[in-house]
Amino acid sequence: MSQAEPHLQEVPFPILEEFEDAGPLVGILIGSESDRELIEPAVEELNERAISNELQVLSAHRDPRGVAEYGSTAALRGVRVIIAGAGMSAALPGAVAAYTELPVIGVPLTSSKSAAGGLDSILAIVQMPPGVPVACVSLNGARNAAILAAKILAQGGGYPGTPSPPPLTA
Ligand code: AIR
Repeated sequence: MSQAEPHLQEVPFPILEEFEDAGPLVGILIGSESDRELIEPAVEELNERAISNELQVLSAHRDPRGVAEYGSTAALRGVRVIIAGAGMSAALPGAVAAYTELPVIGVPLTSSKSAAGGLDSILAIVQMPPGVPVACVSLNGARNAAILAAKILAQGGGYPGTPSPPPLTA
């Protein structure tokens, strides 16, 4: 980077510095290291389909700024769908959805500390307020989240900002 490019010297979002290349198509977030095993089927499914992905641990409650930063920069980096899994008071899918126009698929996860066997995280993800939608797969439904992400990506044309295809004529 040369002195003649001062605008390139400041990175407004520190999280961007962690990524050398363009982002993957699917960003996977989990609220804790303890969720890793349950989200692994999503990574496997995406890898089997050769869909680029990344996995980050980001807690909506323990690192809200990190979630805001991730959500604010994901589309800029090329991410097209976000999968977010968390247990307990699972705010992560909704919190990241508040910062991005990308579709967010929530995965309610069981944790050793779950109430009602994971119903706590199901309700936290499903009960989003009007205007901020989050899709929700089944409890521990990481593989389904990846399949749904693949279907969204397969709609063609990319997202957001690309024009719709012309209407089908008889
Ligand atoms: N969690 C972490 N921050 C906010 C939430 N809801 C969730 C994690 C995990 C559970 O809390 O997603 O499922 C327990 O996390 P830990 O780190 O205590 O094992």
